[in-house]
Amino acid sequence: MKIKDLRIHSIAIADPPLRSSYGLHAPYALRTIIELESEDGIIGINETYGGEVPAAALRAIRDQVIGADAFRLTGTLNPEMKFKPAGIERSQTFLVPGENPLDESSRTYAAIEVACLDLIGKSLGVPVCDLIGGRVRDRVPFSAYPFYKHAGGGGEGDDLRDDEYGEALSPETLVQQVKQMIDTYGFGSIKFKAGVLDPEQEIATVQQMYQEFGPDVPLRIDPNSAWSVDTSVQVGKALAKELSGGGYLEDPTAGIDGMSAVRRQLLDAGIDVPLATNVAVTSFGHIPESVEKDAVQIILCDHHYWGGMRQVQHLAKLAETFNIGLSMHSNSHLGVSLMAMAHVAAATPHLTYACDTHYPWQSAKDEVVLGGRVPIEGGCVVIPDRGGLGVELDYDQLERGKERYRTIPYRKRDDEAEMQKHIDPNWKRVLPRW
Ligand code: GKR
Ligand code: MG
Repeated sequence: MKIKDLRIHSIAIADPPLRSSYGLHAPYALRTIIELESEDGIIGINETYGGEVPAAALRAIRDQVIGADAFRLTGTLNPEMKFKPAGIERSQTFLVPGENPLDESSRTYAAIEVACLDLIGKSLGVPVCDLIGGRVRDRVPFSAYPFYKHAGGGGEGDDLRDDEYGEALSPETLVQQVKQMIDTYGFGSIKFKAGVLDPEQEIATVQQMYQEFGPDVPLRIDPNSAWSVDTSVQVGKALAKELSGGGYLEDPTAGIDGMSAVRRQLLDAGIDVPLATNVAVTSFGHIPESVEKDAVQIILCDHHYWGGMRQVQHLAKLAETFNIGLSMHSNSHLGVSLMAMAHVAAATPHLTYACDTHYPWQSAKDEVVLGGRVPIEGGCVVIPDRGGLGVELDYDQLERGKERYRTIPYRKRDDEAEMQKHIDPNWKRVLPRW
């Protein structure tokens, strides 16, 4: 099936003022929507990282994509894109996701791969999860993703969104935020974004969540590498009970060596809380050293930067081989990404945790999926009985997203700059901060 056109749409979507160790989310997050049109007029779609760099990388391969056969992508694009499944360079812990040049070719490949799978699926009337091997689940579980946040729902000027969740900068308000998220979406597990307040307060936040939701709701805490090895060990000890039973400690500290030291010291103290990562291990090349040093016990896959859906399936097999768990990472995203995440998760037997999603933080006003937001019910996305990803674009909404992108000044995510602009002019990302 020959590809006739590749269309790249840079959009901006409102994003609330969420905090992490990277800094502060800007009033708009950037995404790219792509369309691949086949010669017979079928359109495959996908969503990926936004801003200028990802869009330029996609524009750069336009000539290779047009005229290519959607079924033969690996042979056509891989060599040209220098797809580097064995890259062993260190991840750049300071860079916000989507800005790491080491991931660039995997991100670009993934963006095209998923659009091809949607195109093929739509033309055959087969859901993507069944194209890539067949689903092992129809309902894909996601977790609640509470953040410390300032007041505001995102957007700027006369384009403000409702502040659905309100300010949350204390343990009590975070618990309230999770309650609201669980009431709305029915999530059965919680991933808490930490690395913002003093670790003592973040420990108290997790303890209060545990008290409120009980041991049947697994808890994970992710400070995005904000802590030293010592602090990570202290937090691991303090939260041993709360993080056991299906929870984990995600990227407490930076790097494979740091994670390995935390693991060793926790085990020495008799604490077997697993460590998870989307920072220390971000490519296949990191896995041998990580296994050798027992640095991480759970890898967060994300087809957006691991090189697409089939690479995630390879990663899952490898993880299973080494007795490593698999969870899924996310960034601010719309419904096309959510559906792609759900499809790959549905077709990955060794997915051992509920996936992350930022979706509750995005507003219906920004959704580009025809018919509006993708439902999350009982904490799950249900795989629809339709070809491809199962969603189409709403072109009016897409145009609004493009107009927002044209209006705003920034072209890359820079949480540090936002923090300096709105909260503290002297703020710097320091690792470890505590
Ligand atoms: O959106 O601020 C955020 C998150 O911190 C995100 O950038 C991370 O990539 O969710 C992510 C994570 O699990 O590290
Ligand atoms: Mg993380």
